[in-house]
Amino acid sequence: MIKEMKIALRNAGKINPNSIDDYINADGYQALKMARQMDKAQLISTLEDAGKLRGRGGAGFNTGLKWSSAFKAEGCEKYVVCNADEGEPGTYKDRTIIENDPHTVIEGVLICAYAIGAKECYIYCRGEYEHSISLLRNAIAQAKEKGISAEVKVRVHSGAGSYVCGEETALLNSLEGKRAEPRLKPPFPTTAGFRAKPTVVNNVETFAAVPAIVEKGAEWFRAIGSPEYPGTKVFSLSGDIVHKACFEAPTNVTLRDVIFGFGGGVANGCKLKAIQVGGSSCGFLTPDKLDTSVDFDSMRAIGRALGSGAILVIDDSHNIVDILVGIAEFFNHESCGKCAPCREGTLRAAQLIRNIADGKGSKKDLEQIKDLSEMMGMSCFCPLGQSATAAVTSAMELFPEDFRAKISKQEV
Ligand code: L3W
Repeated sequence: MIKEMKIALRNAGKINPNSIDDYINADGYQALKMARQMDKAQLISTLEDAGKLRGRGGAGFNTGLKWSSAFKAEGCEKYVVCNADEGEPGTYKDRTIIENDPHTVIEGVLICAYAIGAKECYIYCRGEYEHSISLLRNAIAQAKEKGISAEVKVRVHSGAGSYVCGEETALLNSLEGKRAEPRLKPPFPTTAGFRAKPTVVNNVETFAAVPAIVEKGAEWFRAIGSPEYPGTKVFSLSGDIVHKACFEAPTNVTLRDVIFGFGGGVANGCKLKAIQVGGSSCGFLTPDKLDTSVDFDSMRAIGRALGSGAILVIDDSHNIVDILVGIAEFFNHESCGKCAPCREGTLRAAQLIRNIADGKGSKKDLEQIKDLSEMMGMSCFCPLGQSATAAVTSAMELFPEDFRAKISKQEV
């Protein structure tokens, strides 16, 4: 079994998150010092080609490539934004990182600011994470007082409870004081981001990995985990599992290791029925996929997504349709309303699923869900709507008997 390995959570439980001295005594801010002595292009290539650090919020884009794109823009202000608007159901890894070690995130942000030439940075934090916000503000004040942040300003912006703000362009609109609706891409934020200026947006976990890579070198990082998605990943475990907690492991860890090793197995002596990796916007998996590595490309190869690394475990005492009700209602509630396919589609999907769960559904409803899902996948403006029915359609494929049990006297 692959053992836990900590990069983003390397100081968890070892230092007081309120103390910059503790962080410094644990070699904190050494990487920033090293980075500031490096040539910027060389620093970026450490992450780009050699380190191959890929986005940990779910998209897996090459971090160095993103930084390089912003670095190359000349003659304008540039910004760094840390996406801490963690709203995916079952995901609490960014909160865990911040609550254990806020300085490591700030150090990653400051390294990025140096690399691309930004003087203003924002950490957009989910509003419900009051403790994280307070720890971050305290850490920023301490870094400023010690002169570590130098002339770079770092600010924390509290979100207002909207899931779509995790989508980076909706986040940027919200940060600018506008309605939080996604923008059309391209242009990518590295070209026209915050205030239409080149902006690097990275997830908390991505920034948290940066200091260790700078300090220990790209080769060290590349040797950990899966070759194409190297390093570690922080997984948030929830559902019918013994240990509901975060674990960090090399990216070639299997689902079996995560669930039955770190997670301690299925709770209440039940059997494993389904796994949802990546949050509510992802499809389900069945136990025959337990030996798959939980890395970006391995998940994609089986038609699923790593997403944020949330792992929801569902035991065999549940009818999957009952679980889908919560998911469909979540998306209906969180649709920002900008585009009609999502606004109307998530509403209709929630009605159909609720109907089936209540035993009032028919075979025709299932056909409608399939059509709706196809239409939303093709026509919704942003990932929220495009993936809102992924869980439903995968459940229809994998667990037709659960739908059959709900649709009385109808053949599924
Ligand atoms: C420059 C290119 N930029 C693609 C950009 C593009 C894409 C982003 C992915 O992600 C994603 C995020 C959220 N030149 C480009 C280019 N891009 N081709 O890169 O960057 P990556 O991989 O670093 O992102 P990520 O952190 O892994 C997550 C979207 O999913 N999202 C996520 C929510 C995340 C949180 C959180 O972090 N706490 O809540 C929800 O929709 O927008 O794209 O997007 O712009 N040639």
